[in-house]
Formats: sequence, C-alpha cells, structure tokens
Amino acid sequence: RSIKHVPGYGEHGYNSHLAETIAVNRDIGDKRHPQCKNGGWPTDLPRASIIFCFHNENLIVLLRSIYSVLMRTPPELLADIIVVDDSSTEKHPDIKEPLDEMVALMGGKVKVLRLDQRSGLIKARMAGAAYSTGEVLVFFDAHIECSHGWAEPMMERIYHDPSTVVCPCIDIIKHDTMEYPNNAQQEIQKGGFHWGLIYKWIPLNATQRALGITAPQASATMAGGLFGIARDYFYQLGTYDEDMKIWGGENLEISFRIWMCGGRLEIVPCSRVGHLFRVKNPVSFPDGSDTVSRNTRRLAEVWLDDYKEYYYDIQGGKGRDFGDVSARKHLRDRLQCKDFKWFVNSVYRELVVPDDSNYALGSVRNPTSNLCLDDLQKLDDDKGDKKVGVYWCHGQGGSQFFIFSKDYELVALRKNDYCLDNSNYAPGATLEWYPCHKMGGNQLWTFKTQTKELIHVPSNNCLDARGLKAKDLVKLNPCDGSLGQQWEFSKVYSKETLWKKVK
Ligand code: UD2
Ligand code: MN
Repeated sequence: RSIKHVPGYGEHGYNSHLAETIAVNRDIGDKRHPQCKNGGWPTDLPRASIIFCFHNENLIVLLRSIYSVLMRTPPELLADIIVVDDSSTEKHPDIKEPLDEMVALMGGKVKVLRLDQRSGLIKARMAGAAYSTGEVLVFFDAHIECSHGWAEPMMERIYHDPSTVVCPCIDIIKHDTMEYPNNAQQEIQKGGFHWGLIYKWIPLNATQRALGITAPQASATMAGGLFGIARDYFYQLGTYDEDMKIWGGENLEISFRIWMCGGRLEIVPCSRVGHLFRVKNPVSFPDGSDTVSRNTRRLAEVWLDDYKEYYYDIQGGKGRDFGDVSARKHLRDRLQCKDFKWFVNSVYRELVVPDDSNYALGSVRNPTSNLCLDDLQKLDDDKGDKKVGVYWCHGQGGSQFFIFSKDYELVALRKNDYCLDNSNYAPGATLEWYPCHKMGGNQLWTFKTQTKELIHVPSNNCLDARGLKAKDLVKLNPCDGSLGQQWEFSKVYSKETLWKKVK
C-alpha cells in the first residue's frame, strides 16, 4: 500500500495509529555495545534538564519520549523535564488538558510550558532552557526513546570538559513499524553538510575508526535534534540565533559556532537514543514562508566568510532577505572565533570545496545549443532514478553547478558525492549520478581543453548534446569532433588537457 493510504501518516509523517497501540513505557532492550562501560561513573556528574519542544505531536509518541527519560535516567542525574508546547493547534485537544493531567501524575520533575504564540523550535528551546534548572541542557525532539544508560556517557564528557557539546548516537525508530532495531555493532556515522548547507551523515575517517567502536568521536556538525550542552556554556556561546524562524539551519549554526569559538562537538556511541525519522517533513510554516533558506542565509552570512559565495553559487538565493545579522557578527567578534577556512582545514576536512583546487567548475555548457548539463532536480531526494540531463543554461548555478575534480571526476555538489557515472559502453548510452567511489573506473573523465571534448575514459566515448532539447537525457557517443560534443566550463583552472595517464 502506498504511504498515502495508511491512516495517520498524513498528519505526522509516521504511522501514528500503530504508534498509539504501543505502551508508553515499552521496553526496547539495551541498545548499547557490550563494551560500553556499565557503572563506575564519577559520583558528581552534572544533572540534566531535558527539553522537549513540540508542535502538534502525537500524544502517545510524546508520552513515550517522556517516559523513556523517566525510566532510563538515574534520578540523581535528572533535574527536570520541560515539555514546551509551541502553540499546538486546536485540532489537537489531547495535547492540551489531557497532557497536563498525565504530567501531574508523573511527579514534580516534569513540567509543561505553553507558548501562546507559535515560536518555532529555536525560540521554543530557548524558552525551555530558561525555565529549567539543571547544570546541563539536553535538547530532544518530541518523538524519541532513550535507551538504557544513555545519560551517563554524555554527562561524563561534559563533566571532563564543559566546552564539549555531545550528541548521542541517533538510532532510527521506523516510521511504519515503530521498531527500534539494535545497531550497536555498526560503526557510527558523523555529521557533515553539503553545499546546500544541509546536514548529511558521513563515515568516520581511518584515525577515528582506530579509536574503536565505543569511543566518542569528533563531528563537524550535529543533526540538531538531540544534544547535551553545559548550561553556562550554552549561554556563554550565545544560545541560538533568535531571528531564525520556525525550523531549519540552527543545527549547522550552532555547530560552526561551537568549533570556531573554541569548543568541541562529539558523538558518543555508548549513549543511544532512538529518533522517529519520518517519511516527510510535516512542519507547517505559518505564513507559508520558507524559513529554512532564510535561516541558512543568516548562518552563511555570519559564519562562512568568503565561502558563502559557494553556497550562493550552488544553492542560489543571493540578494534575498536574511534580516539583520549584526548582533550575531558582533557575538562572533566578541567570542574571538576562528574563521571558516580554519574550520574547513582542521575540522571538516572531508568537505569538497569548489575552489581552484579543482581543474574546472561551474556550468558545463554546449555553446551550439546553449544547453547545460543539469541534475534535473533528481538529486533532491534519495529516491528515484538519477539520470543525467540537459536544460537551457540559466547561469544560476544550483542544478547546473559541477566540478571537474583533480581525481578526474565530474561531481554534483548540491548533494555532495554524486559522480557522473556510466557502465554502458555502447553508443547512445545515457548516464547516471552515482555516489563517488574514488576508484576511477566508470567515474573517470577527461576534459580536452583544446577540443572541448568531455571523454568518458573507460568507454572512450564523448558526452554528446546533438539533437537534444531541454530535459532530454544526455548521451555518450563515439567522439567525432562535432559541435554537439563541445563543452565549456564557466571556470577552468588548468590550461592543459585534463588527461589522466590511465593504463
Ligand atoms: C532535524 C532535527 C531537528 C531540527 C531540524 C532542523 C534531528 C533528529 N532532528 O529535523 O531537531 O534540528 O533538523 O531545524 O536531528 N517543533 C516545534 N515548533 C516548530 C517546529 C518544530 O516545536 O515550529 C518541534 C517538533 O515538534 C520536534 C522538534 O521541534 O519535536 C524538531 O522538529 P522535527 O522533528 O520536525 O525536525 P527533524 O527531526 O525533521
Ligand atoms: Mn524530529
């Protein structure tokens, strides 16, 4: 059955009908790796305040989140649980009085805070933080389940260094079955981002891997929804950008700020919390405005220095409103934060930067037809085919921005790590974006700057736009020097034939 026909999905993006049939205090088992320390913690670990913000959450899912904290946090480590209702609508009467009544039965540590205006998760979290009393603030989405022993490993890291901000390992609770699979044997992933300035998961590097499966690992960015931070440090660091609205972008903003202003961000594999990942984002934006890109422009303007141009090249939106960022720039000065170049070179070394370290970049244009290589928006989600097409050159970057890397790949940066790939060597073959594997092979290209031919090395065929119109799929044909096989990059950093000496 398609998702549309499953009751409950429309509202929350998960199977809320099934979610409601599962006990609010269900046992999920111990999700930790057996090597995780069990006991022997310092006796004076700081106490945590848990802050759940929600807007129209399913009541049972919210209750299960609260219970998981109550059941699996040692009482001496739990200061309070603040449940912030970000002005849920009348359509959800059960998360109003009925929630209050249930919370009243949970003992004094759980408190509900109602915002009388829709404020967005950024301001809602700040309101929750101000209302709470623990030495450490733990922010959780309102559809999570903590596993056994989640709190101690996080608190210990902060106890040893209050400028370390910690994320648990975020496990996946399945949106269709509500299962919480055990992933303890799997190596964790860490946080990065792609040039649309959207969070993405990336693998650990070799040095990190060598530290072992249970070791806390430095992470360039956080996903955003689940982390712990010392209260004093949160305020000293400037909480959040209050002018960011509703949803989106705040996770990268606080990540950059932590690293660049002297702190450290980690993922602690022995602390495991499941998050209900949904099929789609059900967040409603009150005035219909796209707060994600405005928020993201704000963070680019404050933190990215010259690198912000890459964001605008690839994502667009330059010149559009982002409000006033002077207070945040002032904060950056006051905290004497390092620059973004430092962040890229020292913290997020996996980032592929569209600069002169590449051979060529920008649009890939066939001058005769004025058609450009275009991702046809097929990289926007993880589903569907990733066929490669052409479209009228629009000069706006985005779907037409690519790099020709020093590894002789053609890479789409909007959703990093997609390489132009083809395993069909017959004339007339179409191509596909495929995750870059750095092994050459079917992702190996040559750009002959003199003849402007883009040659797929293993098949020795040329990229060909002959006879194509906008939205057609681009082809590979035997090289014949025709006009359809000439391509120009907007920027070329090498005058040589970009030819790898293969074989
Ligand atoms: C991720 C983060 C989320 C947040 C977001 C970017 C994880 C697992 N989740 O997407 O925490 O950083 O990226 O902003 O890392 N909410 C409100 N008011 C609103 C909108 C949302 O209170 O106006 C609540 C919402 O009910 C939820 C929390 O904020 O409890 C996060 O929202 P989400 O679950 O829609 O975000 P998610 O997981 O898609
Ligand atoms: Mn969430």
